[in-house]
Amino acid sequence: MVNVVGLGYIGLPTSLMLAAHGIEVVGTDVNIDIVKKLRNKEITFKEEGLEELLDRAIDKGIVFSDEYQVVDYYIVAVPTPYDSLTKRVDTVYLKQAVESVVKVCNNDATIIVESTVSPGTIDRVVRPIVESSHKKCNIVHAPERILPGNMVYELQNNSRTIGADSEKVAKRVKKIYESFCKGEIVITDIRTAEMTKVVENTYRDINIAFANELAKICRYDDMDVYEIIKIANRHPRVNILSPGPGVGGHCISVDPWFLVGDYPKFSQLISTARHINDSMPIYVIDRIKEIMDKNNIDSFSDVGLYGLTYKPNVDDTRESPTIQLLNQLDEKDRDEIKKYDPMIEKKMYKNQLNNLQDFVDSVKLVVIMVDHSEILNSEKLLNDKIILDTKNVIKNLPTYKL
Ligand code: SAJ
Repeated sequence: MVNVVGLGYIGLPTSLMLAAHGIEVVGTDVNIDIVKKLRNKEITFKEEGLEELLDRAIDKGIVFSDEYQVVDYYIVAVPTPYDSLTKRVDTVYLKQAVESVVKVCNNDATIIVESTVSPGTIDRVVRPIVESSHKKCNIVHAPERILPGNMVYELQNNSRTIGADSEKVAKRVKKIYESFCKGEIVITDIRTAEMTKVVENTYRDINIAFANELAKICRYDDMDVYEIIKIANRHPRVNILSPGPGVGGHCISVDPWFLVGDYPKFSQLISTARHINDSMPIYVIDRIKEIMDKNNIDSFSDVGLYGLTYKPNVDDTRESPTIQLLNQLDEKDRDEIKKYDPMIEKKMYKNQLNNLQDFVDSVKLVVIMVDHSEILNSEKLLNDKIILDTKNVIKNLPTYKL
């Protein structure tokens, strides 16, 4: 039996996937509201295929609880934010979870940490808790790799990494993941697994920062960055990502800071890339102001931000570029500017509309911050609007670009 600890963005799909593939699973979350919802067959966030997966897992007998279970395997998937001052990983939730696990677990249980951590964290934080418990638990690091918006597919098809102290333990854990994972499962040591995960997200952050820097250069000297990237990417060894209004989410905009925090002397490139990506929401504000000037728009109440989430077709707003942008405006402009997101029902801001047509009707300038399929399918609604398309997705109407 496996006890999945933390039923958030990673723990929930993982627990459901295991259960749907015949593993006996208890999903534990300290938040009783989450547990109650799941017991009620309600999903706690929007994700393609998650509802069906919940039904399958419930049919196979998954149990949800707010208590840690006495079992042989634990999968820990709790948040690991970073301390905004030191830029180092904040392990408070990880510590609490492992402390609770070692209190109840069987003597030789295996604790698999999926949460992203900086290299050395397992040895520094998790191992001492296990050792002081005097239990002979095995520790494994199997960092998650799934992309929000495509989680159910990627859980089954991505390759993944298992870092362990011994091959014997790693092979036992590999068997559990093989129940649903068709991708290659690579066995390595714990520090390598920790570092690899952070490196993957840092690579993407740096690549996006390069695209964003190119966007600024091209804007300054009147060149088309999208055409340039498209042509450059025809080179067999070039693969530049896309510029955008900023980098959000709880992964790419967070993990590179772990390296900056731990290795400040050696991480100039990583740090600069983070700063470039963090500068994009302010750059978008400058573009909005330029376009307002050109078109004689003098009030932010005539401007509308399309999209509050950090990426298309998810309801996740963590570190979202739109929210970063709103935080940079003074209170009056922040209140006045119109906001709309089809994935967000909750009212987060003043002047947040809940219908696309009303939103479009209420403004002169629409700023596309997120490329939800809704707007791609309703481009026509923007017909007589001034458009700033920060994602380069509007195909048949004239637009301003980044
Ligand atoms: N973005 C750009 N330009 C691009 C691609 C993305 O500006 O060309 C922006 C997006 O708009 C978004 C942010 O970057 O704001 C991040 O989005 P994403 O879709 O690239 O990635 P995440 O954060 O949703 O998920 C990442 C993935 N990591 C990699 O692709 C290396 C995922 O596989 C990880 O599991 C996840 O982080 C995680 O949990 O670590």
